[in-house]
Amino acid sequence: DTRIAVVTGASSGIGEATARTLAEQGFHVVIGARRLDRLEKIAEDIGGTALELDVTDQDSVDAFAAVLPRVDVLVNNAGGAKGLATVAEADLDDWRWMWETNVLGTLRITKALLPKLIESGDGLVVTITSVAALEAYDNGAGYTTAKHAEAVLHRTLRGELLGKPVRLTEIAPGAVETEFSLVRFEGDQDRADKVYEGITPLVAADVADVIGFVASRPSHVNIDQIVVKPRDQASSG
Ligand code: NJP
Repeated sequence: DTRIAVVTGASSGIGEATARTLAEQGFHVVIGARRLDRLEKIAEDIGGTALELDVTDQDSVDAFAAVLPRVDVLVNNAGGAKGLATVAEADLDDWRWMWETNVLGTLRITKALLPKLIESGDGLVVTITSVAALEAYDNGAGYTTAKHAEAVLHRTLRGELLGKPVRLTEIAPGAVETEFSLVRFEGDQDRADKVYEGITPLVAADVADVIGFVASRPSHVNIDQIVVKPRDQASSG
């Protein structure tokens, strides 16, 4: 039986690269995101399945989960940041978006697919958190608090699933050149470019390689956490 890997937020960046890597490893990859046109092109390339998915919408998550016959791997990758502001000037709408997408989004999809991951007999959940889940930095509290919460959700599940046939790995990337900064600065390319001043960022495939490594370990090996950063990035802020 072909093993099925689900990658959320696979219409660009790390999710797209991960879908390509897992397909090369022989998984049938089901990719979900809101931009279905992009997903369909990627699915055609890798021989996978494209399904519309909005992790902030419970009906969308339920419809996505309902059509999956089995799930062996779930990569919780959908996420992102909006804005940069001090706590004193925090934009509540930006915070709500970040918490809905990174925290409740990961909760919704994980909850929906958990029975199938357990049924697989050798399930794997990979959650893409961030170095922002390990640190605090000025102007970043909306994102850092959301990523900390997402990481704690993931680590709690790791404990709760002990004794069940599901492995859990948290991957915390540093700066990766994707659409992430463009989303954060709402399409402002100049501000997005400045994020990488002084460092050569990772590319999405660098993170996908790590996920491919995790997914190819034997079923008794749990890699709890991997932090992967550009050589010259000291901290996340
Ligand atoms: O960014 P990007 P990355 N429902 O913007 C999707 C973390 N990270 O690859 O829905 C479903 O290219 C969106 O798809 P669409 C970061 O926090 C990154 O860098 O079609 N999907 C797109 O495919 C995130 O968790 C860096 O717009 C939703 C994808 O998410 C992960 O890496 C550093 C969605 C985002 O792809 C991948 O981000 C770090 C929704 N409601 C952590 N909302 C970095 N790049 O530097 C968004 O530490 N998506």
